[in-house]
Amino acid sequence: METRENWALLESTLRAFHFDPEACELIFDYGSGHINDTMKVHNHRDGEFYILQRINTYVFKNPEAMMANILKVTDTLRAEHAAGRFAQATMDFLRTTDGEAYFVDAESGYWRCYHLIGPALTYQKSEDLSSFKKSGEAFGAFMYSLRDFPSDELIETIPDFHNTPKRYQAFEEVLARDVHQRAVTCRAEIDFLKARQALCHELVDGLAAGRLPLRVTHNDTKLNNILFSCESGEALAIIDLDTVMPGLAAYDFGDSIRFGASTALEDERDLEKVHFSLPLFEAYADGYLSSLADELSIDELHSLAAGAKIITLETGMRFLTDYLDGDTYFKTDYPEHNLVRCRTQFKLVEEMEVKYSEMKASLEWLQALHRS
Ligand code: ADP
Ligand code: GN1
Ligand code: MG
Repeated sequence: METRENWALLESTLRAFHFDPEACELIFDYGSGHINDTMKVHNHRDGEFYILQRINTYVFKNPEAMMANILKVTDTLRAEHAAGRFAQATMDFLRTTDGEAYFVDAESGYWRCYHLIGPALTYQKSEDLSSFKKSGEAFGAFMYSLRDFPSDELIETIPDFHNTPKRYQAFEEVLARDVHQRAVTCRAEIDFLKARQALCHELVDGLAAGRLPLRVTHNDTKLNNILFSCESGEALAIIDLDTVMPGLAAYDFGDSIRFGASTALEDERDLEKVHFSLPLFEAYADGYLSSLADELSIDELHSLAAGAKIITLETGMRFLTDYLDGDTYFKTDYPEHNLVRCRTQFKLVEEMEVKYSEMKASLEWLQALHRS
């Protein structure tokens, strides 16, 4: 990352968060997020570890509002945790010398810093049914703990983040421009998506018709946004709260499924390895409904399987759009990286289509099992 070379900038940032730069050891490019620049800081003064992040302001145009959202939500979660109603630890942001939860450097870069939670690990794909079930329990409990939080107090920091028809429009616009002449390299994926345009509407139509309620949702519930204890294997903390906003339960549920119910990595090149696993789906749904069975309406329950299919299509579409647009949004390691990611998502959509009635049936019996 550029900041590695710009020590002066980093030094001012560390000082703003009350660190002595000379006493800090930094590990750059920490973790595996696609968006922010993340560093691990070992502060030799107190022996503690911290996460220092430069916020991606191309993605988050209003970092002040994003941090305001996160602070409100973490305050609620911390109180729920202290009262013994929410098992997971909460991210804890350091204040700057100006008393803010973020620092703006001399080049208008936005930074924040929080305590590292651990020793912990994150999974880039599901390793076993049990930890994926635990992630379902944790994400379900997250939404449950925020059920009384007024969602209109949160700013929509990325407008229409999970508005799938609007994402489709954005795809069409980028395709029409085709500035990098890449469309010719992904005709099959473009056709796959075009054949599923109608599917994009199902959830937003449910919201517009008043069938599906807006809730406080995480909006980025993939398995690598949850920390697991290295010691006990329990779900320690839900991280990456950048997109906490009003949203639909089905998108949160579905996003966990698209990532964690796959048998392969999100960017696996060999599609023979990529399958949608019904046992993983059921493990997650089991955990999720154990936290939420009495909270979800019947319409919401019925929207969950669609949520999995739709957000997997949406995420594939976002990767495809970024590929066509020249890789401006997601971090990539090589020129076709976004296309490779798109292909795994579309393969999963195809398999979810085949197993759709089984997914719905599993949700029904798991709901019956957990309903009190
Ligand atoms: P991005 O938005 O780029 O995905 P994340 O907020 O998810 O950034 O952080 C990137 C990585 O940093 C995570 O995948 C995780 O490995 C690590 N990480 C983030 N927050 C913490 C934390 N509080 N404790 C330990 N590791 C963390
Ligand atoms: C991004 O930040 P990260 O890597 O947790 C993206 C998600 C995508 C995901 C795909 C703010 O998540 O929406 O689903 O990549 N985050 C943002 O892996 O766009
Ligand atoms: Mg992340």
